[in-house]
Amino acid sequence: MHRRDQNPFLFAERATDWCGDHIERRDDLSSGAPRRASVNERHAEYIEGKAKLASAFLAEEGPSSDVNHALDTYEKEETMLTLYTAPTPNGHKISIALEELGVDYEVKPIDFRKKEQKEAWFLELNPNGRIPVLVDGDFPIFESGAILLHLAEKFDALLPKSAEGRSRAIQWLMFQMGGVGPMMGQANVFFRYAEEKIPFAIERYQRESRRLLEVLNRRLNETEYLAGDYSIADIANFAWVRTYEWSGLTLDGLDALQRWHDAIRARPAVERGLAIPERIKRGDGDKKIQATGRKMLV
Ligand SMILES: N[C@@H](CCC(=O)N[C@@H](CS)C(=O)NCC(=O)O)C(=O)O
Repeated sequence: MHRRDQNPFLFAERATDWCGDHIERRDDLSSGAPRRASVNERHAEYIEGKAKLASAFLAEEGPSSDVNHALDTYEKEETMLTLYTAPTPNGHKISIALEELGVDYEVKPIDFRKKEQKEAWFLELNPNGRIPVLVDGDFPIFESGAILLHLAEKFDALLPKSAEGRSRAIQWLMFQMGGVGPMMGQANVFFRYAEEKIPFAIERYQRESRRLLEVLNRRLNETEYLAGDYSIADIANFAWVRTYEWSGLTLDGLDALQRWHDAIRARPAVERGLAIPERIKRGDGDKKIQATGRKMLV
């Protein structure tokens, strides 16, 4: 439900992500997706909400009360979420979660080629100089796991209610943040971006990534989703698992993981989340991705 007017679902290209995504695009990814309210409809709802709030406030507080303050608060709540992102696994976790939640948000794409993520204004939002960042009102949140937890708590969704279920979801979320993401990320560095191909480093990170995929597979032999019901733990792991080819891995022999991947990939909100932000079309995609990835290495 992001606020840009462009249709993010119309693409026809083989595209790549900076962090390590390599996927086939179809012509019209919107088929089967539920119809979303038009900008005009949402604007009308917004005006209606604002008018209702003003009259309720004046009725309760009297005609001389500070209605403008109440409306400013409403305005802030209505325009509260801003996502700074790029088409990468860590960015997609958040756009998928926001689409699953069906909330309104604004997208601000960050251009890695211009190193926007290292500019002073961005470092004010995230001292680590990386995407994603979510700004809720005027409160910036960095680290995709922290953003997912913030969203799940704020909207009371995508996280089991019981203490054990919640803990289980957080465990699998941390497993992704501390394991799957960093290991696949390093596999990408040595397999894709490094000029010098070092077999020991490539094998080390690919072997460790594969081991982590096997851990997920064993868990998914026991349960449909990582923490029982579909949760932020699935979203976080899925966003990386789906990029396995870019890391030089396969899902061969990991049938439960493949079943889980396919089920999540088929969700309309996931389809929408993966189209955010819109990708810039490039002729020789893979090479440019590799060149930019190489330049980002520190
Ligand atoms: N642990 C961080 C990792 C964020 C991260 O590595 N983001 C990558 C894109 S997937 C990035 O912004 N790279 C740009 C850079 O390294 O300059 C998170 O989960 O948010």
